[in-house]
Amino acid sequence: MLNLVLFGPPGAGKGTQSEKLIGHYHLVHLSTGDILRQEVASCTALGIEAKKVMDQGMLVPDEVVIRMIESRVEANLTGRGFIFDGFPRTIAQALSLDKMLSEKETSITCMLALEVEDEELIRRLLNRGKESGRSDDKSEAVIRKRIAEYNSNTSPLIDYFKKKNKFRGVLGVVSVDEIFTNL
Ligand code: B4P
Repeated sequence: MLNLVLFGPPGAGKGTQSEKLIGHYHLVHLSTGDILRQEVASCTALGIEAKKVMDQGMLVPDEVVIRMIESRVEANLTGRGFIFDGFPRTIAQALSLDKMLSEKETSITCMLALEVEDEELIRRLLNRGKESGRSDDKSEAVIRKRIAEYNSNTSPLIDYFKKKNKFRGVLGVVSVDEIFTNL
């Protein structure tokens, strides 16, 4: 199986590149952000709780996202592999993912990390907020909080994957097609 982790700060272009990678490699796309937004749109109990957290620019609790991913990995084990988009976002999530995959006799092939400066992230997300209506993209303060969460809780995953020799950084500030070629 080809199992990719698409990584990067909020607004780095994970969702954008995932769409292109799925089309090319025919992998199952698991985006925790998309799954959470579906729960919010359906007004499930999980979605109502998650929205409060997401609107503050914080991370949804590990046990919630791990459970969401686990059931979807179970359901798609006969495919060619997965693109994990926006997951893992903490060391606890990475440990759970490694355990989950090793129990299925597979593993992460590599982490592809999109590298973009903070000011460009803020510009992109405010811009997306105008068009998409995403509530977590509307305020610069919330966007800065998301970037701060990334720096404290998510960026340690870079070392985690580097130690396993599975980290590949890719410049995320050129055109969408050029980034896709580099990925
Ligand atoms: P996500 O849905 O994962 O979204 P994101 O990080 O905000 O954006 P992404 O990187 O996918 O950006 P995109 O391609 O759209 O997370 C949302 C929230 O969900 C989190 O804050 C958190 O609360 C929660 N959550 C999700 N997963 C979680 C987890 N595992 N644990 C806990 N909580 C979790 O690109 C952004 C914009 O840039 C777009 O408008 C795009 O058009 C533009 N763009 C893309 N590439 C570009 C390029 N090359 N040049 C110029 N613009 C570009």
